Amino acid sequence: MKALEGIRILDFTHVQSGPTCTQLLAWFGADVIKVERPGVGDATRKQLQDVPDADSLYFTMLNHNKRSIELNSKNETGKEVLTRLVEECDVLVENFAPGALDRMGFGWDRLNEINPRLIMASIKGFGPGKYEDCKVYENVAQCAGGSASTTGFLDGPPLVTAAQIGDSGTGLHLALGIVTALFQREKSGRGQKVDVAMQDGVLNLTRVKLRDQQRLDRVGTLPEYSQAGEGIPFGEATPRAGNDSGGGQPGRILKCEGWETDPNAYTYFIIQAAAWEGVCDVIGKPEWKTEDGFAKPGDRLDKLNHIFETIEEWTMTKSKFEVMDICNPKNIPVGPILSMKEIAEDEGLYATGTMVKVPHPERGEYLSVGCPIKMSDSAVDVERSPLLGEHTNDILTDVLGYSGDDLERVKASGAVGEAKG
Ligand code: CAO
Repeated sequence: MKALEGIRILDFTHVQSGPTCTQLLAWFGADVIKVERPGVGDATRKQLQDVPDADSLYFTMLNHNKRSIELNSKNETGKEVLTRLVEECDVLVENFAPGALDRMGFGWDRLNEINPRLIMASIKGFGPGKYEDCKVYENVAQCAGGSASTTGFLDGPPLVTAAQIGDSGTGLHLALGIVTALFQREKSGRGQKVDVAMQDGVLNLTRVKLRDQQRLDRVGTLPEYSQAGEGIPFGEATPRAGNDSGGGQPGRILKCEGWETDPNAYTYFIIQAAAWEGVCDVIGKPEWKTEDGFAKPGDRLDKLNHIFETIEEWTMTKSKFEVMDICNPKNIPVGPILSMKEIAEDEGLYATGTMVKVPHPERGEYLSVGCPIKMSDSAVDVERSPLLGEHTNDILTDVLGYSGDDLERVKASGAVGEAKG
């Protein structure tokens, strides 16, 4: 048995943010029915295609374990089928542009009327307010949520981060909202509306920088930021801190052996107070354990450049993996900078199911990231994403109970494309 077995999701999501949410729910055992425009489908099917005429990796890696029905929700018969789906499902998830669902005639009031137990879960770029009508993509959310202004180096422009905190991060937030609403429904018997704005999701993940904004307002400096030790004055807003650690423990990215030719021959190195003595021993500076100006964490803050340059002289003599092997037993927190190539070849990640190899009829085997949440009583089997409309017939008959002339009427209406399966 899987955790969400028996839960049916009407998946009206597209691109990245919504699909990451419903993919998680599918991995937990929900029956996720992806509704796609006939003959077109989710736009990502055809974006960044690497195999001609096959669903792209963009699509396949975000839509595992789902079923696909082609349905024109603006066609009259399509609306009838959609209404039946709303009756049969526990949750409707959508990330259309603001107002799109209302324009289809399926706003919250209507959905609640059709099925009072239905949970309606939505992702929009912004919450209510002056930007509520905007269409929003990942990097816009990173900028509006405070991440970009606090990422990058002090002397450079704001930077977006590769981690998709605006899309996948918001999808994660929404998934939590959905399962919480399902839990509440057990007691209340009622559905509810769950909304997550991408700006809010990013801000939630960037909350430590709002912490720093308030500290800066109060005391005018952030002592653990490298710029404090370098004597560079702070402005009014939380600055970009390069690779400084986000917490109170100083950390940097340091070169390792081979950095001249390998762009990823680096390690992250944290000089946590509790591990300081070990750091001094490892880098051959045992005198720093007791020396004035080095022994106490606060006294080291104005010497971070010197300290990290000294540590780097040592890390440059070792590979990033040797640094890990030497420092780990001494509880010194370090981390090799892993390339995507190294991750894709890491057998340990396949053993845990975090990386998976998935067969696909059109594109052959591809690599994907499996479910990162491991549950002892709800195993995840990663299945390939559905072809467009692959399950249209099954869903019309098995889920919605159409048969005979009624089924033929729906098919002939043009509402469901060319039914397959
Ligand atoms: N049948 C008929 N029509 C359908 C349909 C179906 N099965 N599925 C979608 N449509 C229609 C929608 O109803 C909409 O029509 P209207 O404009 O007439 O209302 C139309 O297709 C386009 O939908 P959209 O506006 O959501 O799509 P877009 O490509 O223009 O915008 C995006 C994409 C992502 C910017 C927008 O959906 C959005 O802002 N979503 C919320 C934020 C979000 O999730 N962003 C993350 C995207 S990933 O980086």
